[in-house]
Amino acid sequence: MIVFKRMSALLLAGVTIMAAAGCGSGGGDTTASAGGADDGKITMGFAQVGAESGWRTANTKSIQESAKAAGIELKFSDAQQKQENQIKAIRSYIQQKVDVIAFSPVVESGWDNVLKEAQTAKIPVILTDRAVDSADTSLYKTFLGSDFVEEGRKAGKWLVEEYKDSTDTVNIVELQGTTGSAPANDRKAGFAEVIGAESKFKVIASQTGDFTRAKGKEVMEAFLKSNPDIDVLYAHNDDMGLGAIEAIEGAGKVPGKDIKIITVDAVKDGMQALADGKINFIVECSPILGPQLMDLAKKVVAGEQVPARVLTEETTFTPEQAKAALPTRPY
Ligand code: GZL
Repeated sequence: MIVFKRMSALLLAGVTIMAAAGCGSGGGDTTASAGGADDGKITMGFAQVGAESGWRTANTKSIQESAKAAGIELKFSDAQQKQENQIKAIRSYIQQKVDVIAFSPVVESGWDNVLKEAQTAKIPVILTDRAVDSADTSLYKTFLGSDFVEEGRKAGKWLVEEYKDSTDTVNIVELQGTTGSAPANDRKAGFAEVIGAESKFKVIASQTGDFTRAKGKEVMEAFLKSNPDIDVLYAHNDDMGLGAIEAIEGAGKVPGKDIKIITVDAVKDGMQALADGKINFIVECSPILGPQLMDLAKKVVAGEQVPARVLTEETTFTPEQAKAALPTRPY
């Protein structure tokens, strides 16, 4: 929660919403990075989490296409959701003397040493998508991504509204994202903060599904075996929710009716399930971070000041809104 408290302060200090142009007045220093491209061409080393979900696939596509459009040479690695692979990739980018390093930390902790190595090598680092819990915020220039606590709150607020006229106990099971990751920690915290105000909401089981469909299905099958009276599933991403739908149908129950489902992301497959009534509400988390990342990278390499925190804009969807959005949904 340290990260969240600091983020709140930063939000007040100088946050730029993704849609706004230009630099904010936030943190980040003005000294030019040593890696300043002498041939004018910037080289970025990007250490991606993996390819675990539809969201991640869309995020990778956005980063690769945006680098091309921005004329930035991209060195890209897929860590297969292993922190040691991301650390190896960052170290290789340092050795290759790239101009800027960007990555989405698979988990919040354990980054200080490698980030200090990048700082010593005078290579600026940009966090995208997920945050780190390093106390030393000078280790990175900016963090571009969603407010996951707010995403959890949005999910909780929909549930409170959905059951506002009921006094019965509401039994909730939760499929958490990757253990130790910022989205898992914060989506859980935001949801609990909102539903905790009403004693009728009971989280009777909560376990990681590691953001994947397969694991989401497996854990939901176990939930169904040990909990006959599940009313609601809160899944930290669409993919785990879609896996859970397979388990719910396999148990002879109707997803969206016998068990109401709330997920986060709003990728196409999730939105289709929402439109079909198998999911009841989706909180959007935008993976389209590429354009903003490349803009920030150019500024950072040029030694310009950038906001310490750049928040992505996102919304929520009901089944009706999903039906309207699907035909033009970019991911
Ligand atoms: C959120 C991102 C999460 C998505 C999942 O910004 O880190 O990781 O919600 C993805 O779908 O696997």
